[in-house]
Amino acid sequence: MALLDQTNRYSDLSLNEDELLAGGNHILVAYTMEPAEGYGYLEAAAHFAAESSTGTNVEVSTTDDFTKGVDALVYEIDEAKGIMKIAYPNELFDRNVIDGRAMIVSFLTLAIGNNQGMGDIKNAQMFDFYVPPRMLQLFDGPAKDISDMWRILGRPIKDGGYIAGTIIKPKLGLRPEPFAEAAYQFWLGGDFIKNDEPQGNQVFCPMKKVIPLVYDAMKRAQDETGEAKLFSANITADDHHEMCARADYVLETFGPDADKVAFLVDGYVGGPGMVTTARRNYPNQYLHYHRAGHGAVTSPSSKRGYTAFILAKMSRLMGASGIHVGTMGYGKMEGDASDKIIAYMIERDECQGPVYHQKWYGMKPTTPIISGGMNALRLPGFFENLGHGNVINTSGGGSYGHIDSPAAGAISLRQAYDCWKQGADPIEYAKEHKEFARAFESFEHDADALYPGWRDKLGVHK
Ligand code: RUB
Repeated sequence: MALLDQTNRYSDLSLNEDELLAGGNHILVAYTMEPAEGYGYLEAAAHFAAESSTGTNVEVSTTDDFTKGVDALVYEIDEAKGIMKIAYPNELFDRNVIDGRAMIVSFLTLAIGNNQGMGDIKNAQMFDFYVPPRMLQLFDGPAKDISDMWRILGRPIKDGGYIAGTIIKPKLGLRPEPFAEAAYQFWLGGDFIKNDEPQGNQVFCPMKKVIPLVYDAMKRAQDETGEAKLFSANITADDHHEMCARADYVLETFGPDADKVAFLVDGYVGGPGMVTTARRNYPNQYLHYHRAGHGAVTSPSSKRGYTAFILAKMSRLMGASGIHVGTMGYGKMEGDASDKIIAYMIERDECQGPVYHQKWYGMKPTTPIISGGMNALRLPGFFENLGHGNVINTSGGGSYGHIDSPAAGAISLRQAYDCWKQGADPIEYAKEHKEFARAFESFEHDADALYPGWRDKLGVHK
């Protein structure tokens, strides 16, 4: 069906990106976009900007001059590459009644809202956005960051290094006692444990039974190792009050060690409201954003929604202390080496994204959490690609799959970091480090792929 041509009102290709950036009055968004068959590129882009700001598919008589002053405008298109850029005036975005602050849900509702279902748009995906200083300071940002974890672990609060973590596995199906035992066994060698994303208050493992046992396991492991331990407790729930009830219960149970508790929120399925519930009600806890489900929109195979880079950038604005960023091609989930840009954008004070250079003006960093099919053998390559090891890594299979014990699995992870930091050859390093060496036998497929000839070099013949 023919569309009302809105290019005159909702596009202005004479606008200059540098001037828009300098002006600071717009959130700028870059999309890949393909119009549906039979629609012109600029025409579809302008309709997209209309639907994403002040307009609809027809002109409405209630529009006045003020309205037109807050139109989103297409300011650049590259039809050959299928890219459009839109400037959204800051005023378009909803502000809290309670404190005047900005909210991600409003950004999403406009920038990636109705436009995802329009008949004249074949597909559109956000792949970068820029937040000007005035808007940036209206977002909560993280209250706690990795330096708080390092402090608890007794490390330097700058470049405190790799935090060896795990996820209690199996993912579901452990009752309270074996669950706490699994935690204890890992903590004997590692630092950080998270609930897996679906673990909460299942009838076979009620929170009020398992959490006291986990705290007891933490205390015993701390006594035994002389080290502080960290636990990330899943407080995800549909109901705000339920989330708070879970969080309060965990804090009360951990008592004097409550600072060692992070709160895990399934932030993609739960959405910004759930993340903000944790951020605003528990600013003293590290906020762990688990992104289960995100692949539905961020998968590299997707041409809609937004990318994993966008998800991570939004999480910093919302106040996630850490977010999963995948394994950059070294683990089991989608992603490749170039995903390191995701980590850099959330951990640095300024960073060049795919299109925009973003300054964070001192907003605390969000830790890249590395998880999904990782183990000691895969880590040296991962660190080499990223260029540092200031991350939290949770290796479930990599710990509970170690043939000696979860503690040996945890130690092998720490050794993998040490190996990379020393610039040592992993095979040579393995000769001197038992747990790392045994990781080769534990994860033979990986060993064969990553370190051909390892059996002969390590004298393993079976
Ligand atoms: C990891 C696991 C995590 C995924 C999520 O288990 O189940 O929830 O890492 O993926 P394992 P992502 O270590 O046994 O593979 O971190 O990419 O969001």
